[in-house]
Amino acid sequence: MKIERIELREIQLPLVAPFETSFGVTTGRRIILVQVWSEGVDGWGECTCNEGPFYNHEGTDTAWIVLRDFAGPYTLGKEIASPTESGDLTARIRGNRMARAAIETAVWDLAAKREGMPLWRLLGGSIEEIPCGVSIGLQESDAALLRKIEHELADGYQRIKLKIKPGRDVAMVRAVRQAFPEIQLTVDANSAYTLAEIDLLRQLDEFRLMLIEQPLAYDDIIDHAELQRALATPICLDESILSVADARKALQLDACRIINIKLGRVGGHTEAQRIERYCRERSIPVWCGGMLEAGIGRAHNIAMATQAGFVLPGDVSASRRYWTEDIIQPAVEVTPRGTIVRREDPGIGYGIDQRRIDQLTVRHEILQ
Ligand code: OSB
Ligand code: MG
Repeated sequence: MKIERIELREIQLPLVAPFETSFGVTTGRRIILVQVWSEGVDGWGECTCNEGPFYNHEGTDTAWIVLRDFAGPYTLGKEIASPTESGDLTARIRGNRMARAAIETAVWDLAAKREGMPLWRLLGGSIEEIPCGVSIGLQESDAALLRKIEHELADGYQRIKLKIKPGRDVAMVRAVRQAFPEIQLTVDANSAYTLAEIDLLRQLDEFRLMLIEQPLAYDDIIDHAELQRALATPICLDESILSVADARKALQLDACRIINIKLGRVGGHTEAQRIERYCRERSIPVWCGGMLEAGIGRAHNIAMATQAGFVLPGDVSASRRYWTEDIIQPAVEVTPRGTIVRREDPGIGYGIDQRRIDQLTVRHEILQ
């Protein structure tokens, strides 16, 4: 298979509600979509970076340049035998894995469409209905947070993840645990703490959390190992794990006991598979993280999360929690059991709403 043409589009779409984490507030998204073509068949990928360099070093504008000037040209016209080789074409680019993954995932969608099979099957997925959780951003008050949780539970979601940061942690989690003694509950700090706050973090042990996500620096493994020794609650790494090599190092040091896999952060489906397999062979649970994706990224996450190692509920939830109208059809829906049912259609399994994408597009570039 040879990629003959790559189209880059930036779409802008407002979130239905602002999303606040320890690193900032997002009110609307600027998302790069990648469309790859070979012999009249196309595939779609979504770049999952944030607008600015706050979750990691990537942002919409830098990703555009990496895609247009490096990853795109390195991919165009090259013959590959399998989508697993797509990432190799851009491997000389250091970092910028979300930009690289936008092409890599598009090539996987294309490959599945060429075979006429759903992407989850091409990936070797086996889970029919994936368990879903929600990630709830920082709210203006504990009362507002409790109302929001109530609402998400009523929709069937199987676990609740709270964003925390210094000053919005122990008391807030205590209030949630008192109101909902039995729910599956996790917290995500997005790197807002240091080892100096080890005593505070230890107080979270009393709330029977499934995991504490990325408490310390975004590029750290060593300090997390020290923190894990002091905690009963499992640490889950997000930002720190960019590759299967990082997963190996983190698990060897016991820096975490659970890993959140994000397609973009690790460079695409092939590296995600390596991490999933490495963890599954060692009985380390993984789950699918989210980056406020529009429908294309969401559909890729669903396909990934059908692989057997994804045993914990992911941050994969219904389109309507984010968008008044998604860019795929149908929109992603969650069953009353808090699951998403995989689809049988070829590729990512959802149709592209080209009219909606055209309306939202603010820049478009064709590489060929
Ligand atoms: O750390 O998981 C994270 C959103 C943006 C950046 C980082 C994170 C998140 C989320 C939202 O938690 C997950 C989602 O619902 O897409
Ligand atoms: Mg996270």
